[in-house]
Amino acid sequence: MKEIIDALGMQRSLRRITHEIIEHNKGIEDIVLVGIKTRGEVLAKRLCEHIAQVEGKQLECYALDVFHWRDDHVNPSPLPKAKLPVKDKKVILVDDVLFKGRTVRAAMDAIMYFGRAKEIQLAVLVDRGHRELPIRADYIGKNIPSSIDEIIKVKVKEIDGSDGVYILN
Ligand code: 3GP
Ligand code: 5GP
Ligand code: MG
Repeated sequence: MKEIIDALGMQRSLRRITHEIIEHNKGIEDIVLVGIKTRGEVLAKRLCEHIAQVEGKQLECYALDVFHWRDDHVNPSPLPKAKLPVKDKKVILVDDVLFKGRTVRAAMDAIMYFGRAKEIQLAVLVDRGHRELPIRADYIGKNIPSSIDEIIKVKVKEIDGSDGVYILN
C-alpha cells in the first residue's frame, strides 16, 4: 500500500478546492453541497466547514445515496425517503474518487429527480481516469493515473481514524 496523499496534502487540497469553488461562483450564493455516500458525504461536510471559515456563512450540506439510480443493479431499489431541496440551486456534487463516471451519472439523475437544479458542478478528491461516460470534474484534489485493476483507498478520519490516499496493487 503506497501513500499518494498524506493528511496534510488532503487538507491542502480541500482548502484549495474551497477557494476554487468561491472564485468560480463569485461567492456562494444559491450553492448547496451534496456528498455522495459514504466518503463523499464526509468530504462535503469538510468543504462546508472550510467555506464557512472563509465566507462566514454555513452552506446547506446533504448526503446522497445514488443506489436507486445506478445502471448496474438488476432489481429496482426503493427511492430514498429524504428529498433534497435542490430546485433552482447550484449543486456541488462531492465524491472521493472519480473513476468510470457512472456514479456521477446516477447522482445527476437523482438531483434532477429531486428538482431542477440551476447548475451542477463536481468536486472530487481523486480523479483516477478510465471514464466510460463523457463526465469530468470541475474541482480535483489530485489526478492519479491508475491502471484499471488498481484500487485507490481513501481514508478519512471520521470513518477510518486517519486521513490519506493510498494505492493498492
Ligand atoms: P466510499 O464512497 O465510502 O469510499 O463504490 C462504493 C464503495 O466501494 C466506495 O465507498 C469505494 O470506496 C469502494 N471502492 C473501493 N475500491 C473500489 C473500486 O475499485 N471500484 C468501486 N466502484 N468502488 C470501490
Ligand atoms: P465510478 O462510478 O466513477 O466508476 O466510481 C466512482 C465511485 O466508486 C466513487 O463513489 C468511489 O467511491 C468509488 N470508486 C471507484 N473506484 C474507486 C477506487 O479505486 N477507490 C475508491 N476508494 N473508490 C472508488
Ligand atoms: Mg465514494
